[in-house]
Amino acid sequence: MDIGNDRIFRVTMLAMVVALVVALVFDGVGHRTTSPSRTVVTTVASRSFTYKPRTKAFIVTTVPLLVHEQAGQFDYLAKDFSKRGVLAGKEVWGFSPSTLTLYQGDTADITIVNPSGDDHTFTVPDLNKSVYVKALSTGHLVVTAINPGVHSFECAMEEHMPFMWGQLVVLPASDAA
Ligand SMILES: [Cu+2]
Repeated sequence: MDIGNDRIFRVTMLAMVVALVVALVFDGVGHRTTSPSRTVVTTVASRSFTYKPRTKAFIVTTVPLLVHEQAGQFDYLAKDFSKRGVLAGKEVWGFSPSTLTLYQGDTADITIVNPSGDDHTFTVPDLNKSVYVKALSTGHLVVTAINPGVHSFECAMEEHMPFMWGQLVVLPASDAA
């Protein structure tokens, strides 16, 4: 075989290899673009669900934060509770926990534990629900979350307002999936 024929043979072989590679790549691209789109359509079509509302039990405790009984413990409280003080006629109490989360349609079965010497209420103005919880006792309230949103709850005792409050967070049922 002379040099001229050898070169023609090599060029021909190279051209055939390039053509084969190009054919394989295009074939592969074709498969890649068709398969996933079919999968996506199937996935979207099957994304329907229903949420079965549940009853969730909560225990909420009333806790003293800054109250008269602590006046001997923190020297600044005497000033705070004096007639011109920032807490004149008031006390700071909290609900623990202060955020209760539900999904739309759920029912909250709330037990309020009041281990303190003061009376409290657990009142949800938006839902027109309230329970009076005497000192050293336990109260009970059942609330069904109809609409998504944030509903605040509070203690309606004049001495504890506006400090003692929390929130009932109702998430859309579609978020539960
Ligand atoms: Cu209270």
